[in-house]
Amino acid sequence: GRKTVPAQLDALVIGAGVAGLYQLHQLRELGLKVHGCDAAGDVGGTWYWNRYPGAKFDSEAYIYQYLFDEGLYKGWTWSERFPAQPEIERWLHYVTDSLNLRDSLSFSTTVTNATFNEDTGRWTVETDQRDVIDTQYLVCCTGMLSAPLQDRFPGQASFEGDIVHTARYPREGLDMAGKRVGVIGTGATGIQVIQTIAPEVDRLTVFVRTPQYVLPMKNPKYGPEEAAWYKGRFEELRSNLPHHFAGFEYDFENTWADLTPAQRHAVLEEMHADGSLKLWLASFAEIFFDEAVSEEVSEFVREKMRARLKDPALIDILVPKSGDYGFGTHRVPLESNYLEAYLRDNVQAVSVRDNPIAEIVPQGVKLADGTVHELDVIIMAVGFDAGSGALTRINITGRNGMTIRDEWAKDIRTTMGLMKYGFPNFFMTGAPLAPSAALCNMTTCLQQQTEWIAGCIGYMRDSGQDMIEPTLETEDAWVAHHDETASANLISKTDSWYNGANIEGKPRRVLSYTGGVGTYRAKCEEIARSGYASFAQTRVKAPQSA
Ligand code: NA7
Repeated sequence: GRKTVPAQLDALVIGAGVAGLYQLHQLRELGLKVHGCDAAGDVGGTWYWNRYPGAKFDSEAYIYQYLFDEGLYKGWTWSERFPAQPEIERWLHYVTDSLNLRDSLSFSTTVTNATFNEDTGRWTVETDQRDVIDTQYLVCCTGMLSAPLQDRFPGQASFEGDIVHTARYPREGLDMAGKRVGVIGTGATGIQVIQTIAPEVDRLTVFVRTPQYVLPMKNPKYGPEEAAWYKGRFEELRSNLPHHFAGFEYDFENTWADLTPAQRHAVLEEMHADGSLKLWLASFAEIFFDEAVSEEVSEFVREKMRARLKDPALIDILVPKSGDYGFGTHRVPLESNYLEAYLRDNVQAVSVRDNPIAEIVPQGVKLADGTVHELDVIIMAVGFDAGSGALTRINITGRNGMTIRDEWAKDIRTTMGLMKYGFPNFFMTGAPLAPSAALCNMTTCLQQQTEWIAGCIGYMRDSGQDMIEPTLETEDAWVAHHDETASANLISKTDSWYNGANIEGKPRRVLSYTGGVGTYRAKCEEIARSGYASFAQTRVKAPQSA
């Protein structure tokens, strides 16, 4: 049965994914009375929920692991370079059991309310299971891409077949053999679904709005030799990853202006052939800042895609056009025969760019011009309320009645994505204005963010203070630095979830810090070294009653 959450805690950690598990471990090591909870039925976070066909890493498995403990790292062996969701979920169970975290976790427990009490300096947290928790610190490891856009189209409830969002794919799966299946969305998720189910279904209809730049994945199986190879690099990875621009093992090595056209082309070919995200995150940093370089590299990728598709009608629907947006300003998906899926007789690409989806009707998907595509199953790979969505879906009330929901409806602001002015003793990971999925190997970033939080809480204990909160000036300064960095980046000029453009009415701001993982880390460390000098630290006024 479900474990009730203890009523008195030093710290409550919301979320039992990559961040939450390690955060729980760290705070327990500090000697705190800490507990974790998760809405899901078990550990895994993203890797619990995203069980759709073909879900897998785009980061090499051996860099997605935690690097804080050599035994934990080397005690797990991957079967391939980019494993799929079931293996990733098993790894997180291994981590949970190795660190003995299970007794400190309550599953199927959704936090509904969290209210700060300025007199005690503590949070009162309520769950949908009627837990009422009094805790000094509230740590939200709630994920950057965990609030799925489930109600995207009018008429969804009227559909007579099965309709699912990829992040709520049923545990038992869906029987798709012999069915007419529709997939809406061609982001990183849709691409994995499409290439996986194309050979298995009777008919597949893909509704494509914005075509994506894609890179082919090379995914060799790993045997004992490969395992020995990457495990042998543990120290090297541990010292390098945290300082690289995107927290991957590779980093930008070339300067566009220093190379001849032939040399540039050779770099692009070599990185394309690597079958990883190297072409995006280690070729030329100029693709993010210089329109001319962006256009040349984009054309290189488009040409690779055209050569595989051949058919002009397919090219028109599936390959981005010059001037649309540049390579790398959307999340770049890796794929395995994704484009070739459209060459199959049972697969049809329908452009909904000029003829958008109007509604879902009982028989299928209806477009603006009245065409109805009849379907038995609809898979919605339509994305998430990224960055802010996980927290605006909880009632979180800080000082003076300020709520996260109201604040972020006006303007999405944080201090380094870790704390928020007006919300003392409140911490976040994977939150807006920190490096995250957009431009970061998540585990690299989440390890650093959780370590910073544990460091701050440890400092508070040692210094005998009860409350910590960024000052308004500190938050202003971070937002200004973030915006200045982001506005120089072409990501800010392309519509996507990266900057809130995928949701009508969401305030626009690049959600991920774009200054690089290493730079961000240095800035965080500087604050810790200063004794959090730019943060307000106070003792509670009234003596604590507990
Ligand atoms: P994304 O990247 O937000 O992709 C969502 C896709 O759904 C994208 O192709 C959208 O087209 C499409 N979409 C959304 N709404 C509509 C409507 N109304 N009509 C047609 N098409 C629509 O989500 P993912 O789940 O693929 O990836 C999220 C991240 O998770 C990913 O980047 C990884 O970091 C992990 P659009 O581009 O808006 O035209």
